[in-house]
Amino acid sequence: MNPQPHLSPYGAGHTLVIESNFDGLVGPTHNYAGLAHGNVASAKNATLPSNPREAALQGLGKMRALCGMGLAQGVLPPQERPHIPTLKALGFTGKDSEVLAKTAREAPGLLAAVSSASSMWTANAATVSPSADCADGKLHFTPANLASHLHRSLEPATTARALAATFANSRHFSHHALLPATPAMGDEGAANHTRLCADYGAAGVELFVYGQGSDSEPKPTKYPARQTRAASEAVARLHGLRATQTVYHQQAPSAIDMGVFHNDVIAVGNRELLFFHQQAFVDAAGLKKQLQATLPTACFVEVLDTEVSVADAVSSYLFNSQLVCVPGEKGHTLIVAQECAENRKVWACIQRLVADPACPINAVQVFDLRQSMHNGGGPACLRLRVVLTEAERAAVNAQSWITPEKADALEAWVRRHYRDRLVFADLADPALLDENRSALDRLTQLLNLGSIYDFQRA
Ligand code: SUG
Repeated sequence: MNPQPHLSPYGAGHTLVIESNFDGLVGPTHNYAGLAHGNVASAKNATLPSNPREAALQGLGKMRALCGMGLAQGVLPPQERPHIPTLKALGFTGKDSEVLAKTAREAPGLLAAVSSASSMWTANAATVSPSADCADGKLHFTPANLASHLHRSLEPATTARALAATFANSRHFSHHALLPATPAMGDEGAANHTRLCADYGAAGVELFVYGQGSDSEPKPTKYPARQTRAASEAVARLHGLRATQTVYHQQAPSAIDMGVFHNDVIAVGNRELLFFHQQAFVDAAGLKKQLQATLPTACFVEVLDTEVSVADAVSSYLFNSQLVCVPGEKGHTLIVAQECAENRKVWACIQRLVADPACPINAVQVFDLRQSMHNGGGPACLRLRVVLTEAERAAVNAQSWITPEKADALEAWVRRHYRDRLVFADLADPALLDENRSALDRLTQLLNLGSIYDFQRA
């Protein structure tokens, strides 16, 4: 069933082009393994037991709430984990249970990597360009290669199938192959891509923020720069973006070294607004000028270091909030993680912004996403934004939309299939693999996605 029709936040007379959010459903193997170098929360919580059931319910709670606000909310499925085909490709043989036991014994790090539920962070699933920006008038998707980390590099093959099943109509949607998965083409998807526009349906300016550019540009010294400019340029070419409406800018290397492993940890945009920290970019003043040259109505809310430090921004994920236009309401609403309300300085900053009549951020909503946050995944990491015209929206797989009934069905599915505690030793348990497969088999029926998993295609 499609969600209820939306009122245009711009009033009558505007074409109904909306921005939808497709959140990643947290998978049954959600765990803390300390796999993400440069991601402070991942390192800090590496030995914590996880609660996959709670993680999935927290994510669904956010999806249900945004749907309740009248926003178009979709869902993308988790992946098959532990991923036995990868272990077999790496030389482990025998029955699945033997493969798991041998890997746990001989290469425990590998077992952690093939078991990660990291596909939940769909801001890294792909870069998406709305049809208004693309030369052929289609909506374009390029799955991110996630080449910087082994556990994440295992996602794109299934992500591509999930996106193709969700956005299947080739008259409206164009799906590209991922870029070559090598550091020189490192691509982490929408987490480093922001679109500003006067109206979702109007051509916008697409801002690609990269960590690694030419040899003469500064580099982080402690942590890796995951996104390359070369990758962003390739995505822009593939999508047929107009050069005059595409902006590339380097992320401050000092921020990467303080744990800002994706630009969406320190900046977020929505419609005409860019909300960012003073230390996000190498040249914030130059960037603002460049964006305004393309989009004169572009506006900026910049938070100074003296008000919120980068360390506080990273621990609270203030800038990993979602900025949304709630139908019928003025301005922008900030969807923040609970950690923002628990940080005195960050909360004071949010209150100041919301109370300021000159600030376009008018409201805040707080969500408990602690299970994901402990791995460095906040509200904005969990969602992939897709701007859709009415015709495109009608072409989306109908069962991928969240409605109250769909949220009920997914919550019941989680309660039936998910464990409430997981530690590293559990990853070698063959029963966990079976549980994951039977859960996903049922899920592909619930979401009408067809056979997107390797175990369904063998
Ligand atoms: O790639 N964490 C993810 C978090 C991704 C957040 N996404 C965005 N910012 N858009 C990462 O660093 C941790 C997994 C572990 O340690 O078990 C992890 O992969």
